[in-house]
Amino acid sequence: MVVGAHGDAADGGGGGGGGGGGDEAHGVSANAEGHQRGGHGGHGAYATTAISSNSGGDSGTRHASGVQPSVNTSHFHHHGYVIVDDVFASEYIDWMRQKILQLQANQSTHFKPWFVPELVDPGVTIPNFLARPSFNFMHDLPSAPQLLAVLRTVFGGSRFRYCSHNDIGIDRIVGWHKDVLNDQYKKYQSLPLWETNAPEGGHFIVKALVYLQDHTKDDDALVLVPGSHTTPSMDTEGHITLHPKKGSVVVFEQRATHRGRYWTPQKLLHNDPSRILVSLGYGRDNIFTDQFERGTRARQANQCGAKCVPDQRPSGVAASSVRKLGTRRLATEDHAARAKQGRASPVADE
Ligand SMILES: O=C(O)CCC(=O)C(=O)O
Repeated sequence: MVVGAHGDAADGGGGGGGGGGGDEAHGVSANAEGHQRGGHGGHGAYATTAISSNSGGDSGTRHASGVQPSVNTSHFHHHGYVIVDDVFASEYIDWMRQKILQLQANQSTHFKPWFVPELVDPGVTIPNFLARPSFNFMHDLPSAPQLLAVLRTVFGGSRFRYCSHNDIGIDRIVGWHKDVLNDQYKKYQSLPLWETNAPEGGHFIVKALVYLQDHTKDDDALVLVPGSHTTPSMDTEGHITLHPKKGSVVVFEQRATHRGRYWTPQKLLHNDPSRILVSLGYGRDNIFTDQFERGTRARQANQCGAKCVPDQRPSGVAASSVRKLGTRRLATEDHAARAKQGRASPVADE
């Protein structure tokens, strides 16, 4: 799916639903034209930018909290994360949660943290739910108008897109890391991630985290080292615990050093309600995101096996998604140019 920064991006983007992994289901697109660039406060004062959250459409009204969320973009740039409250309606979160719990047994696989013995770890993962037909009730989530409005503000006018990274984690134990390609997928990431004067505006990929329960009164949500997105260091000094409320979205720069919750014996002894996290990745529409997306798709395809519908879309700009939103000319030309540079490759190559 292509997601961009255009003001109309959300219209109809949530459509689809069906077609697991099909581009139309995730189709939103846009360009930076027409996007309000002003008012983001730069890197100076911690300005809060009110966003216009809804350009209409059914999915918007179904998901939205009814409150206009505001995004502190200066905070995001300084610290590498921002919590945006009131993005989704509490009822919508509860509804998603119930449906996920019903599907969990059939769709999840054990999540293997590298430091907790499997026998005592309850965590499971559902990679690439967007390519699973049984999750079609969530296939419009990446293009929910109010989520795109948040991201549009975070990306500050530069063209961006959904970059295929999506999963659901249930009771996962996740240690310190940065979200970069690892193991056999590292090869996709040939560009240095922390270079100044990097091409095409450099690496700018974020993850939007939607916790399907409230964390205002526990320490169970994301733990992150503020400012760590600017350095390859894995130093965890100064880390903080975030407390998103139900309906909030945490947007973080995925190079930030972060972790999920730790394992403790209490987690086994107590029958706490499941902790569910839905994650979606978006990146500036450039070569860094291309590389990350290709590696991510390869990884997710391996993790999914037969559960996921194979993704036939080209990486980079997905022209068929663009078509839906009337930015065809721009995006198609862009796609052609990128293909010429060898940047937009079909996933089948992988
Ligand atoms: O489980 C969490 O809260 C964080 C998950 C995480 O580390 C990630 O999304 O990369």
